[in-house]
Amino acid sequence: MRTQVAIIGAGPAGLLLSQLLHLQGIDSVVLESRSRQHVEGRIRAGILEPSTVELLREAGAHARLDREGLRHHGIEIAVEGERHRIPLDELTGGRWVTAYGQTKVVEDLIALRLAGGGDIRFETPALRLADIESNRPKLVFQEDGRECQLTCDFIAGCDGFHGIARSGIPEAVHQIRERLYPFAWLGILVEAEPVGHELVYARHSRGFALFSLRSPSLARNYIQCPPDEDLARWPDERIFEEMRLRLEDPAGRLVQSGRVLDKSLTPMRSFVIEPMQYGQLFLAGDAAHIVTPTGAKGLNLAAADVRLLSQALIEFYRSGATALLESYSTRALARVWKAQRFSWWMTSMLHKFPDESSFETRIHRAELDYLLSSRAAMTSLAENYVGLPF
Ligand code: FAS
Ligand code: PHB
Repeated sequence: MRTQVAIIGAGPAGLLLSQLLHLQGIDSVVLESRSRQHVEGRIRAGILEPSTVELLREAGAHARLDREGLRHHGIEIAVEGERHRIPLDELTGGRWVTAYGQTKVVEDLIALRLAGGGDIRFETPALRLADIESNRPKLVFQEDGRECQLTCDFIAGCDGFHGIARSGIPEAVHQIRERLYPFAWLGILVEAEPVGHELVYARHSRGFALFSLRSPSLARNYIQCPPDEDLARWPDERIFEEMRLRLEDPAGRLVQSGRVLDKSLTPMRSFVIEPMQYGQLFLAGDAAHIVTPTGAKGLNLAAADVRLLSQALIEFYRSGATALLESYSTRALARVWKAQRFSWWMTSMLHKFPDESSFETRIHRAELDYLLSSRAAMTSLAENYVGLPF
């Protein structure tokens, strides 16, 4: 079997890349280890930067996004219950973010790709990469219990943090930099009116909480918890109670109870592999980097990688030029590290670190006090939150 670009992973990165290449007449095959239902049901990110919305529009995946996406012109930061609004649009010359769940992005891209005759193979895991230093790399994958081989010009590793593509970059040439945090996020999706029409990031002596949403009747909230937390110790009512404590909302006027549709734990880590390419293998999205979700960068960074990788592949197939391909990793990493810094900064400022000294606690509080009292500091947060220019 042969294609031009073999893509591992049908998450946002792999699907968006396949669609952008298709629009330029470039063939790809997307291999996805899980079922379509599983991939479409995974509840993850919720905030899209303007550049991600623009790229989805370029891909033709914007119809439902335009109908259902919610414009957020600001965010709020609550400190021990006192809420401060940061006007994103006012501080960035009119830019805002869009609340639109990753599940919908994935659904939209799968439907669009299949309607365009796309070759997406679900429950078809990639097993091994071969000959990635040649101009005919190969992917060995499993389909209907048999091992098959896909020959291609390029392999795009869009298989997330737990994928196999990263292993294609030899240890001798790659460097991994990572940080594990001493906490996780317990997330719930609940049928209830959200705390506000914009996101509220809450710093509290009991720990961090985030009040987000998916629609005016669907709240998506998170609380900081120990990294090895057991979900069984968190019945719904205890979660609602803890959220009310962290938002200083004892009467529950803001944090409403409701039917919990999903409950999950997300570990907190920062991770980058460098370079993001080797031979004919190119990594994009979580396969190459993980950011703490505090800055709402994960999905947006995946889209940014795909923007650069698709432009490079399109240039190659159009003219044979390889300059953008050769510089892909360097250009992608420049944005990755700025997003890592911002995500780390938001995480450090808003979370309670179990082993932090009293000095560190005061420094984090001073960071917040400075942020909320300085237009320059709020502008810096705003320009990172809506996404830095390419
Ligand atoms: P993905 O992980 O989405 O997709 C990779 C795909 O590759 C998966 O479908 C996987 O099944 C498939 N795959 C893996 N190995 C394979 C193989 N060998 N063969 C074939 N297919 C294979 N970001 C935010 O901004 N905000 C959030 O709140 C947020 N919450 C998150 C919660 C969780 C639990 C996780 C894990 C991530 C969260 N993220 C969040 C980050 C997340 O949104 C990612 O940034 C985004 O999914 C990245 O997309 P992809 O790079 O496409 O990777
Ligand atoms: C979400 O809505 O899932 C979300 C929003 C902002 C974040 C993280 C998660 O920083």
